[in-house]
Amino acid sequence: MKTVFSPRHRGHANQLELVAGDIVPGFELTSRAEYIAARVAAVELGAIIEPAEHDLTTAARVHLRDYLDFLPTIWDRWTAEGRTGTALPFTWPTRGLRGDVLPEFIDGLLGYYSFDAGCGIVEGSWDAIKSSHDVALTAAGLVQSGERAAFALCRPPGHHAGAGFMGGYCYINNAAVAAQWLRDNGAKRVSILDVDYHHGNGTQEIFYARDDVQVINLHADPMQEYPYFLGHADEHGIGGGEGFNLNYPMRFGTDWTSWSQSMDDACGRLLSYAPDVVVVSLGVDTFEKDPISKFKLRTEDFPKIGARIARLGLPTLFVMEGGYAVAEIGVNAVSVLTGFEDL
Ligand code: SP5
Ligand code: ZN
Repeated sequence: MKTVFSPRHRGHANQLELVAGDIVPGFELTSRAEYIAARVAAVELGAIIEPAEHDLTTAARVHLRDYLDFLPTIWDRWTAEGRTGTALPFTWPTRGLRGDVLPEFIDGLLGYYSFDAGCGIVEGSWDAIKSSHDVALTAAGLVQSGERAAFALCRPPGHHAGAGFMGGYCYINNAAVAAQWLRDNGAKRVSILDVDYHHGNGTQEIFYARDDVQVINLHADPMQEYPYFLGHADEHGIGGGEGFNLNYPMRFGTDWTSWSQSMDDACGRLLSYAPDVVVVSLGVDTFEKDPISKFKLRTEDFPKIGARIARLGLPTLFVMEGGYAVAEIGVNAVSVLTGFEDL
């Protein structure tokens, strides 16, 4: 399969992150994407191509226009206040505060348009965010034009970004934009299968009231793990979307035996929906050595994930999400893809 990849991700670098009370270098490193691209080349998965530029028309169908307008302005607003380093929020409109009035000052805007302090912005961030969006849409085009599968090597990732907010290293929800584009270009139904360790809260929120995009999440139980405030098993969708959102929360320490049982159940539910295309939110932070995660999947399990997805027998777009064990991320992510192709 072809991989779509942009060197412009490299501008999103050295951003700081608030972790356990300290401001530290972010886990979401440039080297993540570089290791994956190197592994794609090493195993000769297929051609690596650069994305075509896409405007934000489709993005505006899943994100709020004011949020999309704000993102490219953050760095200039931040530096206009004489600041350097990393733009980060520190105040959020939680319960009991006004979430309906947009502040004017950059610190208030950052809080309004985010749900955590995981989304630092540096000078090159917007260009990288835009390139990641372009990667997803270019890869979606390959699948729409008849390829069995394509790999969108997105960085930064996307599944925590909601209609109007960033969070969890995610700014634009690349998988959601790709799914919307596939819907607008021939697919009647799209399934998003999110196998990242963390619940894809943004993707769930975006499609929660819709029946034309099924969203299935396999993830760490939000009672124990980030993002904490969404991803429970009783979240099934609302209104016309009732029954089209499925969550499989799993406890710390989950290994292949129990993870794959959830996966089998999820794949059955996906096939019952009979989508025209599958978008896989591909995170490999389920890995036993992942520095921020607590599942126990091993390197030899990742090809089995790919093979299980291949057995669905559907056109498949893989969209890169998380995975922070950088030494192993290339092998683990690409093993899903080779496991898919080898079946
Ligand atoms: C796309 C994606 O995988 N985003 C994940 C965002 C996770 N944010 C919370 C990070 C918490 C880090 N805890 C570090 C513990 C280190 N021992
Ligand atoms: Zn994750």
